[in-house]
Amino acid sequence: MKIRTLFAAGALALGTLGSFPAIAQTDELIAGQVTKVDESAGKITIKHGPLKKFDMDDGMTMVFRAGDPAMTKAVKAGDKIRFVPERINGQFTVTKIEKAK
Ligand SMILES: [Cu+2]
Repeated sequence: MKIRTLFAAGALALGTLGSFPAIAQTDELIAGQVTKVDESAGKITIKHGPLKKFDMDDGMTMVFRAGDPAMTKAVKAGDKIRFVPERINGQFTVTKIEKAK
C-alpha cells in the first residue's frame, strides 16, 4: 500500500512536470499538402516541411497510414492540410488531419 502510494505520487509529479511539452509536441499540427490518397490501402501521401519530432530536417513527400479510414475520404490530392503525425508500431501514421483555412 505504501509503495503504491509513493509510486502514484511519483507518477503524478512526473506528469505535472513533464506532460506539458510532451502534449504540446504530440498535438502540434504540421502544415502539409496531400499529394495522393489511396483509399483501399488507407494511405495518404503528404508533402510536409521539416518535422523535428522525427528528425526530418528537410521537407519531403512521404506516405502515412491513415489513423482513421474516414480520413481518406475527408481529403483529396491537392488539399492543403494541417495534420498530426505519429509513429505507431513503426509506421508513420496520421492521427489528426484537417483542411487548412
Ligand atoms: Cu517525412
